[in-house]
Amino acid sequence: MTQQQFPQDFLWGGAVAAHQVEGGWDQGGKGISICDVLSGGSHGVDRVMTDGVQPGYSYPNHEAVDFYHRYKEDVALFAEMGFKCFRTSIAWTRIFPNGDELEPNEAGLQFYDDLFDELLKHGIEPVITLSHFEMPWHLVKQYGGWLNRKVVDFFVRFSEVVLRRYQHKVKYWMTFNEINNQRTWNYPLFGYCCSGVVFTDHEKPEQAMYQVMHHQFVASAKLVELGHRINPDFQIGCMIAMVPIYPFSCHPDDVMFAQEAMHRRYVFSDVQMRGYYPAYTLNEWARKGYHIEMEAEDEATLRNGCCDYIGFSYYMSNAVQANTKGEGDSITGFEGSVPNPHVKASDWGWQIDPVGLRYSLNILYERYQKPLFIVENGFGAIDKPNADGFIEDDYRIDYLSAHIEQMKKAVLEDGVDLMGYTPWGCIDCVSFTTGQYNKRYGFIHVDKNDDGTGTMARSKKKSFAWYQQVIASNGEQL
Ligand code: BGP
Repeated sequence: MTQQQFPQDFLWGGAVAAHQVEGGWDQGGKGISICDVLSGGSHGVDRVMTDGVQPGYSYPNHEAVDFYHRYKEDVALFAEMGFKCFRTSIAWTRIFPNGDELEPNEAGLQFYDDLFDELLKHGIEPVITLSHFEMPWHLVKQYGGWLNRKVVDFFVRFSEVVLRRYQHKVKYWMTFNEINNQRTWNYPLFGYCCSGVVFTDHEKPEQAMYQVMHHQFVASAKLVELGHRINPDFQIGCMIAMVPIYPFSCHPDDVMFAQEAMHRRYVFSDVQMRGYYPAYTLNEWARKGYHIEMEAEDEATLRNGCCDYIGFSYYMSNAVQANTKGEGDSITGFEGSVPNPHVKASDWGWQIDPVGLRYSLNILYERYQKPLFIVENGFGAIDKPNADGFIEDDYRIDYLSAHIEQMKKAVLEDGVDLMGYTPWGCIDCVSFTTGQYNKRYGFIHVDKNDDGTGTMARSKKKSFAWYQQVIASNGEQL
């Protein structure tokens, strides 16, 4: 069957994560999360993971953009844009402040009840990530993060509580945000945020990363199986950072090098979507002499807990060259990465490549034949208000419209089954990688700056009306 138009039930919306917007870090009985002990940084200046909340550091996630108190105003603005859905996460530390308690914190549960009610009142479907870089700090300090198998049970307990509590309010879930970021194990922020583990502190860092990965696969599979029992209508996705890695040239060595680099990242969605380890990973473990602890029932658990769809973020592509050191692993690159001369990069070095989104949609759909959901895409930039205080963010409109154009081709020409599109940081929020306020993505400006100034007032940027019209026309008018 051919499709001439975008599906009428396409989920247009926007995305954030609890720790990047909520603030209220010590309110309503909330415990300290790993992001509450992560300092602010900037482009080229790494965020510091401090041992507890320490004097002399600024912690932008403590206040974030105060969504905890202002969500009604923000949800009304989302509704005005015509959002069909809104993606956020549930902060684990609001529900289980330390992570290892037996009983949940009612005030935290009530906060999300109120938020979901507010969204549903406006006809906005919540799309909820269970783990978005915000595990309880206590589990890192006392248990060593996800390297410890006990954390699987703590996470499943947390997940069961929220899956049951919100079973009539939330249909769309995701397990671990950008679970494959930690593949870049030598960049500490990624392991720390994905799993509370700094892999380079371990004797065999890559083996430690694989151990964590296995624990998260088991947790994901357990809660998918449990979720489907709680409500068979639940749609529970995995979530990966999709950065297609191109061979720098058509030299067969470059092509093979790029394919191997993709394997290292595909393993995450391969196991979560197919329920078993691919041969290329099992062979790698054998070759490198890695031992990954598994329990007898894990194999069956993985097989019985495959995710329903693939949620993914898409910001950039990468090019790699064999036999070169390239730029090495970093926020924006992988081993062998070299600048792609055919695309431009943002001020933060993220290579802008709209066609790469269509390419990604196609390769993911061919690989899994399951629905896809673009749950992050966007352009982080410094916004400068004009003389009237209005932000004319044409660069953001250009970025997003070019990506939506390619997304439409993937659906209408290539036949990809796509559930929705939620651009990242629909309201300005704290950057994950740098902890900045000034790296902005929003359609809604928040008056809060890296130097601490600002009133937190919300205002509409030029892109607000633009996105409103994109949604109203179901993607016809870009
Ligand atoms: C993804 C994360 C988000 C988000 C986004 C933009 O990796 O899932 O949490 O922040 O990237 O990154 P940044 O905020 O560093 O620009």
